[in-house]
Amino acid sequence: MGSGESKQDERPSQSHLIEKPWRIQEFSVNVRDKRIDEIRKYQTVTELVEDPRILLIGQIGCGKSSFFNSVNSVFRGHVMRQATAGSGETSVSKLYRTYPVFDGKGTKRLPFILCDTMGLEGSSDEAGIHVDDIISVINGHVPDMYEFNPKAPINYRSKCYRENPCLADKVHCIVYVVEASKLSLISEVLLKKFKFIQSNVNNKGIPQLVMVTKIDEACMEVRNDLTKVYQSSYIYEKVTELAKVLGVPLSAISLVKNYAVDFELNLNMDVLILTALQQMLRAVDGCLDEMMQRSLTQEGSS
Ligand SMILES: Nc1nc2c(ncn2[C@@H]2O[C@H](COP(=O)(O)OP(=O)(O)O)[C@@H](O)[C@H]2O)c(=O)[nH]1
Ligand SMILES: [Mg+2]
Repeated sequence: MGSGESKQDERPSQSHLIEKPWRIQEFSVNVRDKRIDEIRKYQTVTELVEDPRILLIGQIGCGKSSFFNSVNSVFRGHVMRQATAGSGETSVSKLYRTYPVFDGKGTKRLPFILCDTMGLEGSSDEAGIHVDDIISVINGHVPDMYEFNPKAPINYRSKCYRENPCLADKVHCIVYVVEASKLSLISEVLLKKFKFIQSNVNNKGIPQLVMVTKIDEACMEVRNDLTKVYQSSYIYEKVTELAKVLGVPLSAISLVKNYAVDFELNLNMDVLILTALQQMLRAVDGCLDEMMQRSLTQEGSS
């Protein structure tokens, strides 16, 4: 039952179950419906930003597009495929995309926007999106549908560069996305890129969360029963390790299984997806509070 050998990172590991879950989570219709209701009624703390932007950052294939589809699916009431998931390194994934989420069958949108960039590559400094581009996205300089060029990051001379972004154009929550089975395989290059983003963002008051995807692929017990996610010793070990290398508290990490191969919605998957999303929206509130505070003090001192 040992874990931690790199071989076991490639297939679900057999891990023992910790008796007491390290995070309390009820998996019930009641919890799911309550979360759905809360997210539907969500409102930001300021009318300057009606739809806060949540930016997902991670390697190609880590499950970003699948998360947008998952969130959409939960609110539509059936499994959806909107964002092109699993399409690999096509030109589609070079675009900066912002995904609104629709509530039910109508055209009513939920009050937030999920943002997707081209994948960060962990293989070399030159591959994938340039970290400078991610910083420009975070600061609101990049318009929707912009096509990234890994060799030439956007700058103030670029044609579509948004020079004076308003508060609503900026990113209000950053989510680093990592696959559960690759947690101990995070490359030095990827880690360096995450750290670079962190160091550029830390003084801006933008919250940074972590979402671990594909928990079904990491641990056999969890694959068989998602409600065991906080009892898997394997996942607990990997997640605490991740928190340590990224320098974030364990409470900043959400765990999900996305709708990838499924045809039908699943209550346990829904609860984890909604919980992750709710954490993001709570973080947004903290961010907007801080940004408003800062602009007030700036106005006061000028
Ligand atoms: N088993 C499993 N597969 C997943 C999960 N999330 C994503 N996938 C699969 O992983 C592949 C890459 O996902 P995708 O969303 O396209 O990643 P992206 O490049 O970050 O947008 C696809 O084949 C998905 O079906 C998950 O939670 N569990
Ligand atoms: Mg994608």
